[in-house]
Amino acid sequence: MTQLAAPVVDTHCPYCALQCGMRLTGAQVEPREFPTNRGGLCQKGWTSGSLLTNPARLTSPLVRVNGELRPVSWELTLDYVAGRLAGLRAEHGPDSVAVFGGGGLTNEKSYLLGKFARVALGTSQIDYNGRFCMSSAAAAGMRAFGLDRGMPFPVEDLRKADAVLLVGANPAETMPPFMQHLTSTGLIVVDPRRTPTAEQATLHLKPRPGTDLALALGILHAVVADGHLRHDYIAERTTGFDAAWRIAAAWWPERVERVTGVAASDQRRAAALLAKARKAYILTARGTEQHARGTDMVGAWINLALALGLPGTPGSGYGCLTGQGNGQGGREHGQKADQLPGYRKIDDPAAREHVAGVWGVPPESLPGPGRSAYELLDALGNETGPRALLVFGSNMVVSAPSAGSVVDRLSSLDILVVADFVLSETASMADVVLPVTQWAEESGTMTNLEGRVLLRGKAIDAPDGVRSDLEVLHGLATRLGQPAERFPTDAETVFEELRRASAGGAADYSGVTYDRLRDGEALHWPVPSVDHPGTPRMFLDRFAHPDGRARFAAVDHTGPAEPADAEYPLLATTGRVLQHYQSGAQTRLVPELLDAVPEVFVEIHPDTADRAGLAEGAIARVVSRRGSTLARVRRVASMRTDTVFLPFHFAGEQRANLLTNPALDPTSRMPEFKVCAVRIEEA
Ligand SMILES: Nc1nc2c(c(=O)[nH]1)N[C@H]1C(S)=C(S)[C@@H](COP(=O)(O)OP(=O)(O)OC[C@H]3O[C@@H](n4cnc5c(=O)[nH]c(N)nc54)[C@H](O)[C@@H]3O)O[C@H]1N2
Ligand SMILES: Nc1nc2c(c(=O)[nH]1)N[C@H]1C(S)=C(S)[C@@H](COP(=O)(O)OP(=O)(O)OC[C@H]3O[C@@H](n4cnc5c(=O)[nH]c(N)nc54)[C@H](O)[C@@H]3O)O[C@H]1N2
Ligand code: SF4
Ligand SMILES: [Mo]
Repeated sequence: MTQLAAPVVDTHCPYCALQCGMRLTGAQVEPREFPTNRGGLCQKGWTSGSLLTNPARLTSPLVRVNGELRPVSWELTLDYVAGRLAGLRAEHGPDSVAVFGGGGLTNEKSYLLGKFARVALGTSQIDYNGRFCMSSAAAAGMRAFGLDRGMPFPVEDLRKADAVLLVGANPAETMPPFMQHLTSTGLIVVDPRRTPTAEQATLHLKPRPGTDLALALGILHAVVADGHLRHDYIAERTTGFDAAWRIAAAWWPERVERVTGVAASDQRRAAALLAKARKAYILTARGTEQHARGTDMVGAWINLALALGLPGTPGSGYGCLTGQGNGQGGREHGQKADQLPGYRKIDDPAAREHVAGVWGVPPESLPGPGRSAYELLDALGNETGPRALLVFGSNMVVSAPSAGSVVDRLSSLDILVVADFVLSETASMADVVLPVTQWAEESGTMTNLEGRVLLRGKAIDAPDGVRSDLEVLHGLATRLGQPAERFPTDAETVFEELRRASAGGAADYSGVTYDRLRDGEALHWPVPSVDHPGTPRMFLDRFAHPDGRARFAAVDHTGPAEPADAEYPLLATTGRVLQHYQSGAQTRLVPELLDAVPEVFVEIHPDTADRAGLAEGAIARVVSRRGSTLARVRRVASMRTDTVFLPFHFAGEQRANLLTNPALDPTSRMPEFKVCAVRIEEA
């Protein structure tokens, strides 16, 4: 038998928003040159091919029969699901069926999922895990600039900066190849922990979790008091400085020091480093966003950037590091509760008219806005809440806040359907599991952290028994009475429709084509026509508000929703380690990654550990008002004595999210993952 050589395909990593360039030969991964990674990959990227052939891979639909998940044919399974959904809709109305998507889905999947919910199900109840991810920066960016594109400039621009302020971001673990772009001599890191990123900084500011807003006000105060304010820029390009300053004026650095624990002299040094740089950037990530006041917190850092004249100035800027592979595109095409494709508002009559036209349905048939992610999960099975949930691309049993109560809500559903390629903790609770293809087995586009649209081509054939998410949506939609051509299964065909649906919207993809992407063109949206070169740098002439100006936000410090007290005297914060991705559903299956970090741990200052009688390596019980977690003690001398840290990648009793507080930001509806009150004791 002749061996056919495996095709060699240039593609991008299945995980984070850096979307590192890689080359696949069969399932074999090699890095390749691409601007975001320049030939580098992290350990997750290097090992990503192994999931394609992992024995835990699902290859048959599973249906729960007498309490057990059993293999059933696709036709029977889809007939069953469609029948149940139609029945619920007839009895309880269209909002009795809900959909939950993910920021890892391709643009085509995000788009078709939103269309499926609004047209095939007629439900308003759709949202996605991006609500947990960078919705606060998106809301703050909208408010300040009139438009949200995470990084409004290419990452390589950072290489020429003299100073970079990184707030609540740990890219040395969350996007390792990104670190090579931070060559500046003035790297300032704001993080309560001494992370591998902070190790590389010129200046590390270590605030108490949940006090960033006060810190940003203190640095702004120092900028003004020390004469660094960019008066011309503020007069020409912004509005609202006076109201913002009236608040910051009361936050002199010594007062801020008492609230945050960051020395006044360090606040002044940060102000001077940024102000004296010819080219400077401020970048924020989840550390400053995942708070019950996350939108205002990010707003306070944007205020600082505006006071220094950075946004929209060549060689300088403000940006947010998007997290998931398609975190940017995933929030533009309509899987968000309040949104239609092209980053349009679902309650805007002109947007409804346009999108309904592309979909061939009457505008009045489209539902209005639905519940945000946590509110949706919290309503499941309630009297007025949905009775069925379809999940595409999230493992909320591990990743949602107050995970214990989310599991209760999921258990109370009439039917839970999960599409996944592995039996995640959420899939293992489901009534129906639909096995889907993985990234290398299908094609589709992703939009990376710099707003650049990328094509991931098919590299290998999927195993027998699996179908793509697009085929699953097609199969369900047609069974629910939709015309077949309304739900195409070919990604390029879906993208052609997405182009039309996004045309004229804020995130305009109408000039992006698969052919241009195959040719390797660097297309950052908006790309309003096929001869438009794309928009790598935004805001150079004007911001997106009607008056062309950026807006300062008048924001004040209030502190976390759940402060520490006598009963729960410590603050727990949560985040990531290099080897695991998100809920860990994928990376816990990769032996090299699981061997490196096999279980959850809690980082704690030795003095705090001593007070609780906890030796290195002991198992501690971390307890909050919502639940408790068992974690291995790591005594870390650089930790603040008032703070402990747990990664959220582990399942069962090791879930950090058994602790977290679902207090939501009023604008973004992002939960407060980054701070809750806990006590810690011997298990
Ligand atoms: N290895 C790995 N990489 C990933 C992911 C992953 O799961 N694993 N996920 C991807 C995704 S979806 C995302 S969103 C990104 C997230 O990327 P990051 O935002 O870099 O990651 P986090 O660890 O969530 O949070 C960053 C830092 O915030 C700090 N922090 C905690 N509380 C506060 C606070 O009150 N203020 C400030 N300023 N900082 C605080 C934490 O100590 C932590 O070091 O990573 C992406 N890349
Ligand atoms: N405590 C705490 N909790 C957090 C955070 C935190 O910092 N602290 N961070 C939050 C953030 S930023 C995020 S982004 C969320 C992420 O948390 P989740 O939403 O749980 O994200 P993943 O673990 O990536 O889950 C994706 C699931 O979908 C599957 N999957 C991947 N690609 C596809 C696909 O194309 N189609 C289908 N059908 N399935 C697919 C994967 O196998 C996996 O089971 O967690 C949030 N939770
Ligand atoms: S940094 Fe992100 S995109 Fe790059 S290899 Fe690692 S996980 Fe993949
Ligand atoms: Mo995220």
